[in-house]
Amino acid sequence: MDWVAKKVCVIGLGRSGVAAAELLLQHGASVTAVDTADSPALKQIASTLTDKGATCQVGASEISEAFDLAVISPGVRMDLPLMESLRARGVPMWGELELGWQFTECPAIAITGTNGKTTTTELVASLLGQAQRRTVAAGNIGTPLCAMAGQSRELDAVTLEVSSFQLETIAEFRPAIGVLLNLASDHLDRHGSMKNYIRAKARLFENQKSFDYAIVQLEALRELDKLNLNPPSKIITISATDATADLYMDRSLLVSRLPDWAGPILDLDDCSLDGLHNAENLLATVAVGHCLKISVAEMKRALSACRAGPHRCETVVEINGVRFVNDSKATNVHALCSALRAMPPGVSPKNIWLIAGGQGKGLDFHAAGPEIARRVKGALLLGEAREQIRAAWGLFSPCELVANLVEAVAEARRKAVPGDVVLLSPACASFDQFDSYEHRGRAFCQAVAGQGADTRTGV
Ligand code: UMA
Repeated sequence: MDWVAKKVCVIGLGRSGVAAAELLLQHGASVTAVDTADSPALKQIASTLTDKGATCQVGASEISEAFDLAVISPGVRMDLPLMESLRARGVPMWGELELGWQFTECPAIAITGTNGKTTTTELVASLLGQAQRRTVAAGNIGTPLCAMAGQSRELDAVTLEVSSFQLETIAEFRPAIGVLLNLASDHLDRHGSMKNYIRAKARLFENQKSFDYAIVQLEALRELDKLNLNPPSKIITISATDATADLYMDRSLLVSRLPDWAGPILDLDDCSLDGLHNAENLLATVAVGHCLKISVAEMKRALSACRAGPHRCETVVEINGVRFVNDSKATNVHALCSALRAMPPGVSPKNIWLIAGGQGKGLDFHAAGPEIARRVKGALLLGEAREQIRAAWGLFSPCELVANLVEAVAEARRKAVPGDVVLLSPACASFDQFDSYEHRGRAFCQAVAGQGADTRTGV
């Protein structure tokens, strides 16, 4: 597309909007960037973009000008009145991911799913790096595609973490390898129903060709099938719990039954990533490696060195035999259940003091009931969703409402005995009290550090 003199409206002045506006300005487009919020930080961002040639508006409630294109940040809902008015005027709308894709000059490996996206994106990028393939991890993981599309010509592939929000607004985005890790309830406040959420996730595959690859968890593939959303590409199934998948788990071994690649690939005991959820992240990663013809020896070398990233079932410290674990990245019920299953048992399996709550996302917390009953000694609940969670879990475990994270940690410390685990795994978004899940995780670590470190032993 010839961008010179094209009039483009960028909506949202966060990381995505800024990267999109800068990319468009570099290519000669006339850019108007708007944000519906207003704050000193946004004014500062707007001023920097204005210096680069954009027209900016913060606190915008409507857009009346004519535009050739609107570029939408992932956090902006498509049903806002402002969006309806653009749609009514026939303005084409792309998400930031689509704009970045239009400027990308290498194939994409794109990873989505309810949970495990970030870990798998990191694993895949690390595997490619070890195998001398040039890649950069981008997308929902933090760096918008628009911010690095300019360097993509130098890469063998870009490794993208992709969210359902981003997939809602693609047009031609086509990953050569698409990975769908799992499907569980999440973001229902945005998508309205589980079916709509699955439809958004399935868009990962909609532009694929028959020679592209779809690596899909077997259980998730069955959900796609129910909605007639089967990928049009070559499908490789993975599962840690269903041995009929192409790549499956047999005790600690990850095994392939693909005709041209049958046999054991990796022993989980040689890796530092625990839990069935991580087994599936690794299965997806080795499947990507297989598509890229990376040898099993290289995969073993690369993946045995990988560790879980921060805020994901991360042991912060052990104090007097009580382990404090930061799983702030668990922002939905499915991720919480994975964490509960992955925690080491004490003298009894019921050895977890769970700190949960935050901003609910229209999720049904009852789904965690059986796992809560099996593993949780008591739950300390905070944030906007705390009453709703207490109503859902009260039958399964003692639940106590607390004012904030510091109080939750102090209370858990007081109650815990040696062999117990104090687990922050909120099953909620963080935005009611924190800037991000990282901010929440850091606040947990600080609160733990404030808990009198008499006989502390870092583990
Ligand atoms: N805004 C409006 N109107 C609205 C909503 C938002 O103007 O109705 C404005 C906000 O005032 C703010 C800006 O839009 O100034 C924020 O845009 P954004 O929410 O799209 O956030 P970005 O900073 O652009 O970050 C986005 C992703 N955020 C979301 O999807 C909510 C980041 O994922 C991603 O890392 C980044 O792009 C780079 O690609 C974060 C996330 O929480 C980690 N993702 C969700 C998740 O993982 O569950 C999907």
